[in-house]
Amino acid sequence: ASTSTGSQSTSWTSFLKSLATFNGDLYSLTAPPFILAPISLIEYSQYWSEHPELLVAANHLKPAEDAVQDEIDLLTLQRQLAVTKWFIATLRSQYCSRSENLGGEKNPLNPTLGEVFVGKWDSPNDDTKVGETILVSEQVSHHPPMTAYSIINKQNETYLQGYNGIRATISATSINVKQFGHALLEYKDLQESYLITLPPLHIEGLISASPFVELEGTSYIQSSNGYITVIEYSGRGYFSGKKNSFKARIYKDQISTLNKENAIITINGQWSDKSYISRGSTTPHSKNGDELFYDAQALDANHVIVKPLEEQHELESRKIWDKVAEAIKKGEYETIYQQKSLIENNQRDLRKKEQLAGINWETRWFDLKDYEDWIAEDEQSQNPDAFLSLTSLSNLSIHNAPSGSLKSSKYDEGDAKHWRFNLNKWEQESEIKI
Ligand code: 0T9
Repeated sequence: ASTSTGSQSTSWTSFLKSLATFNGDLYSLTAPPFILAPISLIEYSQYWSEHPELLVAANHLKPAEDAVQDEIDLLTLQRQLAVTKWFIATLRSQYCSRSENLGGEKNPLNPTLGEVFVGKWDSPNDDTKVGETILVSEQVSHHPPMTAYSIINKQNETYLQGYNGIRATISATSINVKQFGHALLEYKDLQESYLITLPPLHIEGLISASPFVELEGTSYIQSSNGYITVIEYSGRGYFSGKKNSFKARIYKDQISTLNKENAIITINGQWSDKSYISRGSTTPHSKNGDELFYDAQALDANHVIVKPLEEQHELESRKIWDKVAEAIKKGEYETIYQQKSLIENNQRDLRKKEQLAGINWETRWFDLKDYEDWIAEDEQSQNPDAFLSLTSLSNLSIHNAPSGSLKSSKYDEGDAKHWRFNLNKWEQESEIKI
């Protein structure tokens, strides 16, 4: 990492000092210009699908109609592996791409209420089995910031949706971030769904002005077929350990996770580099001749295609932030500040007008669903809700607890309202096009 000099280091030092009086709202920070990302946080939704072929892979592991039970069972496990591989493959995009493309982790622009980001991926390498994938993302809350997204591949009847927010605390050397929200992946043709939780993370490298993200703790992938992947993250330790390390264990059900010996498959390695796979609960390693599971460096990310600015709606992210983004790229501090203020004042005016008129901003494609209202009803239902059945299989909280909190843990509190995609609303959308 480069050491910053002159005015850069002065402004970074005062920024670090301002962190000392941090009030929990990361977005209220005024970071120095060289640490600003010229993109809005809403764009981070695209990282879920920079390998569309892996997102839809499970759909191609369908048993034939005359398949015997053994084949059916094997394919079920292979789908759990396929979903686990896709998830591991999203991590480099999610957590390393700013470092790789912008020279370090950056402070993204704080999306305005109702800001949207839409785009598509063409079939990678003209693979006719994949087809087009679309992204629809909306800023559903500004205080606190919450982004909801939906990623759809019609050809493979693959539907991913989710939402996320963060809560941050500051320690002497890092910013510690808990994620809120989760993702739901559905393969409609297979009638199979997966609940995916979001790992905690921290930002290191603050003292040297070269911040980067490291993941920690645990995240889960619970399938409706019972299988659960438990992923544990760790970073470079003082004495040992590599950066971006993880160990993923696949179990046949949640009860089995109580003893690590019960793992059917263990995967071990770096999510930003190579990982290895072996049967059972022993830790795989290339040294032992174990099989490569995934190489995050082998394939380039497939970037989302977004229409040119001239064709964009006034609520579209790049349209909203164009002038600010240009100023950030040029390092023009005054312009960044002026253009940002324009947007923020305009937002305050809009909220004031709504308040006077006695109306609330309405979300465009997502609804807030209160699961407390659903629990009783769901027990009678023939067609139970995917989120409720997956949280019950995985013993995960249905509340707005930090993502991955277990039922009856000390975090299992708060309301049970979660953002859900409304496909109807999207299909009736006439103004904003992909
Ligand atoms: C959801 C992701 C999230 C968003 C970012 C913490 C962070 C904002 C939230 C959690 C995505 O799916 C995954 C990746 C990175 C996360 C960001 C990393 C980061 O630094 C920012 C926060 C708001 C900052 O910008 C802190 C200020 C600055 C000192 C860091 C450079």
